[in-house]
Amino acid sequence: MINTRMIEFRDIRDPRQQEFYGHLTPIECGQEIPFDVKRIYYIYGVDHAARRGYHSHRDLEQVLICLGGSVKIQVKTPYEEEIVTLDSPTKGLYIGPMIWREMFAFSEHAALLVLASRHYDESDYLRDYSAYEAEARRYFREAGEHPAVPHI
Ligand code: T46
Repeated sequence: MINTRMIEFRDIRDPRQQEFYGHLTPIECGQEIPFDVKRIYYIYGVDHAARRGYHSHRDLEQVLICLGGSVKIQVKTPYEEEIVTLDSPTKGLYIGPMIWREMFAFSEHAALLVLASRHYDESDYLRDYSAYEAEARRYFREAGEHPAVPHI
């Protein structure tokens, strides 16, 4: 979908060690992450029935990674929508500007890590869907065939 895409991180396992030695996943800005990380936050302890998000950002870029458990993310524009399941620490969901998002179906112990391109700024949020839709139609019309980030 426009302005969203999946990112695969490396899963480093030492072949000389046994299975319990575990995994290591490195993430570097300019490599897996297409922006400099200015802020990190994480969401956890969410009830399975709860749904969070219900907003878009005007400029913010983020990568969402579910470090444990699983969570579903609905990403949406006025033109298309998709539901992505994050269920592995080696998968990230990039979300660029002007994408409506809702997070739901958090499993028990799910921990959602978010890497963000900017410091927290409430004025970057569009929390009303009608206002988002109007602004998003303008944004995507002006982006034309050249959106900020290619389709998945
Ligand atoms: C997003 C999704 C994936 C802060 O004070 N600093 C912060 O960095 C953040 C992210 C939030 N807050 C405050 C603002 C609210 O009073 O924490 C409270 C909960 O934030 P919000 O209702 O926006 O949380 P979510 O889970 O709906 O959305 C969050 C991010 O805000 C958002 O950028 O893309 O996670």
